[in-house]
Amino acid sequence: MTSGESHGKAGIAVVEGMPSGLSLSAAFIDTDLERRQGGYGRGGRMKIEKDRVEVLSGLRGSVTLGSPITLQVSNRDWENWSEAMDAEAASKGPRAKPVTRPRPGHADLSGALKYATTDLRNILERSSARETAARVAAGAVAKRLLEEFGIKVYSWVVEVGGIKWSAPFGLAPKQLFELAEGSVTRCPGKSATEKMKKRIRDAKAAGDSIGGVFNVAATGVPPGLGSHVQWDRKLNARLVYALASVQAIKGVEVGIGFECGALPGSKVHDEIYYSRKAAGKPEGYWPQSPRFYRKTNNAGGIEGGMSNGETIRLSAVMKPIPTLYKPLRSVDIRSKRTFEASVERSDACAVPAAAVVGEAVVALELASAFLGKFGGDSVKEIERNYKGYLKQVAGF
Ligand code: EPS
Repeated sequence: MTSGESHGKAGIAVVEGMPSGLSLSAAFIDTDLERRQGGYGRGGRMKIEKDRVEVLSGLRGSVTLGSPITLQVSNRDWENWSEAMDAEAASKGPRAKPVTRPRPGHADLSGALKYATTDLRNILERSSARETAARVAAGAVAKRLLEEFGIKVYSWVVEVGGIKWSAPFGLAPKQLFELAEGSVTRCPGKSATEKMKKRIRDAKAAGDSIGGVFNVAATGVPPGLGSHVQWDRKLNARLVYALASVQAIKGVEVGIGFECGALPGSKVHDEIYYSRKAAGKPEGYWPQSPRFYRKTNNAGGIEGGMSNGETIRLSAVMKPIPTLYKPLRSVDIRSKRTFEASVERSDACAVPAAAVVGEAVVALELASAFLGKFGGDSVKEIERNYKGYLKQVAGF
């Protein structure tokens, strides 16, 4: 669970269900917080914030206790908003920074109707993507757990405002991720990065915003996470839910996704092979040999709602941010007169940041599925459970 308003004192995340005995540090979480803040197209707010986590509970001597882990990311911008956002003293007039002209595409209007308020600030403060700072902090904890078992989560950007990039055949997620880490748009391709930057600059100059598409991949995932037996345990459904819950995400694909609609079954389904020999020392616990494997991965590592032992591949599309410096037509919710939507300081493009958030929510869901299958109170206990399962799979 996360809490916190965009211009309030802080964002908070409470991570429940982590086992004891996991080494974790604030510095590890901060790396992801910093990555989330970056990316070409970010607005003025990111010049103010320098996100750092403070761990308030669940950790002792850099080792988890098994108790809820409370993470706090303070908002530096709070200083500029302490009067308007005070928890008790209600400020009046313009000092309260009220907002009455809803932005098309934003939570503003639906939220105001639902929560019965004529100040849209009461809605936008929480619907703001600032919330993702807390989620990324929580996601880093999940990543730390997964990493312990050789599972890694990667992301990279494949489209910004119509500029598309496709990975050359054979590049592994880790390589794509490393290239993306060196790009201000998180795109592994150098010339595509330049084209994307220009696209973002042009959009910004025109008072517009743009969206895009990012990929998330998870490697080292053993077969059997999720389940076919009940709809809400299907791993594909859980991961799609997680990604769709990120602000501005309008679509999620698993594996080749919508491409399946155009292809016959013979071109879609990944043929099954069996290997008796160990294929070198695995990076983590999985993949191991002997094992079943595929030469293609159109399924994106999930069949029947369960991981199948191949890399999990997902992609998500982010809509353009609704705050436009050249605003769209709207209606003032108090006077009911037509106006231009209000202009809040914003980003022209936040797709690179969304990709980092994508890693976090996928890691949280995978960690939850992993604990659902191998869960124990301590890392040691989970290790025993996991090793026993891998033995069972190898001896199948
Ligand atoms: C956001 C609007 C902007 C973004 C913000 C998301 O904030 P502000 O209104 O303070 O300029 O910078 O993103 C973040 C603060 C962040 O940390 O990612 C919105 O309306 O969603």
